[in-house]
Formats: sequence, structure tokens, C-alpha cells
Amino acid sequence: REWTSLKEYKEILFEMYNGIAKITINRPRWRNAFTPLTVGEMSDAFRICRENPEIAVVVLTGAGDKAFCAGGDMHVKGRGGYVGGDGVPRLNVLDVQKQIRSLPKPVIAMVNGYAIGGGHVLHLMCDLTIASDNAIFGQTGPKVGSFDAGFGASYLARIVGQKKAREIWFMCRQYSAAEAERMGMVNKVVPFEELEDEVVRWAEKMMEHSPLALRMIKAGLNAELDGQAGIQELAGDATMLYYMLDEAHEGGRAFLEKRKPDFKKFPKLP
Ligand code: 2NE
Repeated sequence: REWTSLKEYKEILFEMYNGIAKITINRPRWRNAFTPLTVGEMSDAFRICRENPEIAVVVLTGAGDKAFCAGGDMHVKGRGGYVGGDGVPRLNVLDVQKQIRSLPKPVIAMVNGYAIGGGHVLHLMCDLTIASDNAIFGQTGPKVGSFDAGFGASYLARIVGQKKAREIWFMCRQYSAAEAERMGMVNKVVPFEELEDEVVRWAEKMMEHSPLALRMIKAGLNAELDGQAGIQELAGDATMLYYMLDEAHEGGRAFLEKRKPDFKKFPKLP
């Protein structure tokens, strides 16, 4: 399979194949732990995934055969956040979580090894998780002086239930791919050598389906949990669809033509 590079970065790879974009955290020496730069680059790539109409499905993964992502890079964890080249502490991974959540296209986590801490939350945020049989999942926050009480807590609990979510955070254990699948946070486990093929198969299957239907379903599933922000997403999609109708254009045209709009001709469906 020939992936072509979409943009060059320092700490991630950003590639595309047949309508599928792949974002790879590329710091295998540190189990793909992220720095503010890694996260800034991911944010830029996810923005491009949203904007580029050629991209139908996005895959998030880690380089190598050891880790998907081991969370924030502890070497640069300072007071107030992870410190980047500009000396400013940040927790910009939370912005990427929101980007994945609101991206109007399916995002698949291709978990190829450890998904730990903030890396575990990243896989949770993805719409689907396909894991290789060597994948290991877990939170470490309370052990290493951190926590994610946002999506990392409440969305985790929505997926695995309150008791398991509390166990995962309070005990800081590691879970096998099979256990994660049983808990409902992994869609499928395959041998490591088959991981990418399986993910591409899932992506291509979704690409046979109506992109608008997938978009609306994702927004609807989010809206139930995300309060006003979730309703805003769903409402934005409703507005987009409305703008596709003559009824919406009549209003705009009438304004520009300095006449009263004629909305009477439009159907009032039951
Ligand atoms: C991931 C894990 C379990 C892998 O273990 P193993 O035995 O396969 O590898 P090892 O030897 O621990 O790691 C290999 C190298 O990667 C570095 C290690 O320090 C080691 O470096 P050297 O000793 O060879 O020099 N490395 C691994 N993870 C790193 C990290 N996160 N930051 C910096 N360097 C890292 C094992 O490595 C592990 O448990 N890692 C730590 C996982 C962790 O606690 N992550 C932070 C959680 S907090 C967080 O991510 C977070 C949050 O809670 C809330 C908001 C945002 C972020």
C-alpha cells in the first residue's frame, strides 16, 4: 500500500491513501509520548483532515510496534502543563481531543501497542478502535501526578461503565487488547501484521456509505453527551443541510433583490 505524504512535520507523519488520511505520532524512542510540538502538529493535521474534501476517514496511530501513545512526555512536564520550545506550559492535547470529537468524518484509532495515560484518552476519543493483539491499555495519572477528569473520565465511563472507569483510574492497571475488547472500548483485535489491512478494510467499508449519514450519526451520538457544544455541532449540520435548499436561498435572494421573500411555496411537511 502506497501512502503519500500530505505534509512534513517534525514529530508526526501525515499521509494519505485512497481517501484515508493517517496521522502517526512519530516518537517511537519514547513510546510515542507527546510534547506540545507533537500535539500542535497533530492539531494542524486534524484541521487539514477537516478541510480537505478528498479525505473521508482519518486514522490515528503510533510509529513502530511498541506503542500507540504513552501520553504526555514526562521529560517536559512542568508546572502548569507540558513545556514546549517557547517555554510556555500547555495542555494542548485537550484541543486535539475536541477536534477528533467534532471532526465530521469517522476517526479510527489504530492501536499498535501501549495506549497509556493521555494516549489512552486519545484512542477513546476516536470513533472506532482497532487494536493489534500486543496492544495494552491503561491510565497512569494517579501514579505519576496527573489526571484527565474531562472526556478521559466521563466518556470512558459512558463506554465501559462507572465501576470499570473507576477501577481503570483508581488502580492504574494495564489491560490486554482482549480485555479492552470485552469492556467495549475496542471494536476488534487482530494480529499485529494484519492491523493496517483491517483498519483500511473498515475505512473502505465506511467510504461505501453516505458521508452525510455518517456525519449526522456522529453528531447525534455526540450531542446526547456533549451538552450545548454537542447540540451546536448537530445544529450546524442542520444549518448546512438547510443551506442546500431553495427555501433558504429564497430568503437571501429576496434580501439582495430588495423584495419580500415568498416562502409560501415551500412545503410544510408533517
Ligand atoms: C508505556 C510504558 C508502559 C512502556 O513500558 P516499556 O517497558 O515498554 O518501555 P519503557 O522502558 O518504560 O520506555 C521506553 C522509553 O520511553 C520513555 C521511557 O522513559 C524510556 O526511556 P529510556 O529509559 O529508554 O530513556 N517513555 C515512555 N513513556 C514516556 C512518557 N510518557 N514520557 C517520557 N518518556 C517516556 C511505560 O513507558 C510507561 O508507563 N510510560 C509512562 C506512561 C505515563 O505515565 N504517561 C503519562 C500519563 S499522564 C498523561 O499522559 C496526561 C494526562 O493524564 C492528562 C492530560 C494530558 C496527559
